[in-house]
Amino acid sequence: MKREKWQHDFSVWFGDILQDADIMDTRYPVKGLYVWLPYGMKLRNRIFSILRGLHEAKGHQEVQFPLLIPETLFQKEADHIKGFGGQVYWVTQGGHEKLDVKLALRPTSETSMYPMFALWIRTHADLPIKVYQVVNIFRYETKMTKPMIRLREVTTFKEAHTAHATEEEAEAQVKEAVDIYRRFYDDLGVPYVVSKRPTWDTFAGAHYSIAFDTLTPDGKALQIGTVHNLGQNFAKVYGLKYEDAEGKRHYVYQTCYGISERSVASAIMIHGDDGGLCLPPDVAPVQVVIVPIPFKENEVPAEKVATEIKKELETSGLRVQLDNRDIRPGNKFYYWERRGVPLRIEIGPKDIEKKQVIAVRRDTGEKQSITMDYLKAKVKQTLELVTENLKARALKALKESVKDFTDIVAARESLKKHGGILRIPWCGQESCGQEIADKSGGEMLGEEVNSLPDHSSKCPVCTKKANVNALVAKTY
Ligand code: 5CA
Ligand code: ZN
Repeated sequence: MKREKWQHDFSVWFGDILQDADIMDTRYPVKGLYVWLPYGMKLRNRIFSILRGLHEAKGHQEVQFPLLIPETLFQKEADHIKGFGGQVYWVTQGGHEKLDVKLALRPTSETSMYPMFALWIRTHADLPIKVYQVVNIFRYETKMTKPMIRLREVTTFKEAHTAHATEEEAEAQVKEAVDIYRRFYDDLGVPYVVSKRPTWDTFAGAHYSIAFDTLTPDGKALQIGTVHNLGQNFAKVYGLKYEDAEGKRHYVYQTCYGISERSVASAIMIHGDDGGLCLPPDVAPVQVVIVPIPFKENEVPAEKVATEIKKELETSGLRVQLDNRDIRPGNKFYYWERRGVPLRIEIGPKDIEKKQVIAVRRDTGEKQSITMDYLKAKVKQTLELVTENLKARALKALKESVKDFTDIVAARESLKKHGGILRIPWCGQESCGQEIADKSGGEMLGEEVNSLPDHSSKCPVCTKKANVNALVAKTY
């Protein structure tokens, strides 16, 4: 696995590979909007079908709400509008007429969903509500836009929204959501840190937010999902009340959690190399590509055998492509390598004689010959090895890049030199947290979840006892 070009200018690598691997055309003439190409669509659909499955398995039901939100509803929750106000696109005109009430293009759907929840919730029996949708949202992002990472039209926004009778249930829902996201990223082999966002960076309208961040190969943290405990903020504004057994009315407690196509970007970035994509077999649109190696005297046998092999592998549910285009095998190798196909099978004249094929792994470049008798079992086993290897090497890279510091000067130096994530003990006070982030030259991701500093650790700013571990990194 060579990663030279890739380390050198990661951003160029990413842009090139999106185009070369038929993922995305980035030339659309509106800033922050891009075109999904066929192979990219397939990859994205595979990835999101895992995410959908995880939601369905935990009782979430799919819905779809309108894209347009009347200003009157959108403006109701004060913190929400404060947080999102500057990022909203407004529709002010219909045909030749000016609209009486401006319509927001949803930047997220709390304000379209919750007024409807209010109509649906009458009694305790109507709870919990657990719904999700996968839709596009619009955010007028002012930081530099970047395909799949910072979009003005987020095309693939999975947002889940829930409502519960009690605070405990909402709290349990946050845990379930975190668990779903863990499983999802584990399936993609994308490693992450989980942290509770600092108070000054909590989602607009939320009590607290939990974020998943991964580390891209250029040493920066990328937020790849968030889970929010909304408490009763929205419930109070939109009148989400239920009646208990005694006929008493209470506000509900709510949560929401979202993942965008950044998840696709993270899988591309984390596993790729100089050769292009390197896709985990579970989500690869093509898992095995078969390339017949023609030979002068007789062109037919290789292709005939290749067709048979394709059929056989497909009987075990594998996604197999036979590349019988009239171009040189070397070009085919390159083509499928760019697209990250986990396993390539080559069939040449000698192989046919020996009743075997050559199989080449995309992740390691390792070649092996497989006798025809064991073909199916061997191919499956090899794909499993690819999956495990991708996961293991990504996890190792992340672990090596999360470094503990108690001294901010040393932390700053390390961040400047190597990027990565700094773990620094912190008392938990906002002012200290901001100083830790500033002085170490990064941004505060938050306090790491399920992680405690050493008993004797002190906050490097106020020198009081450290209660949590702060995670700090340069971010996207
Ligand atoms: N309503 C909540 C949960 S559904 C919400 O909107 N949360 S969010 O703002 O944090 O977005 C969820 C995730 O979407 C983020 O963690 C980030 O990974 C992704 N995301 C947010 N904005 C963009 C954007 N402009 N481009 C691509 N992905 C984005
Ligand atoms: Zn402190």
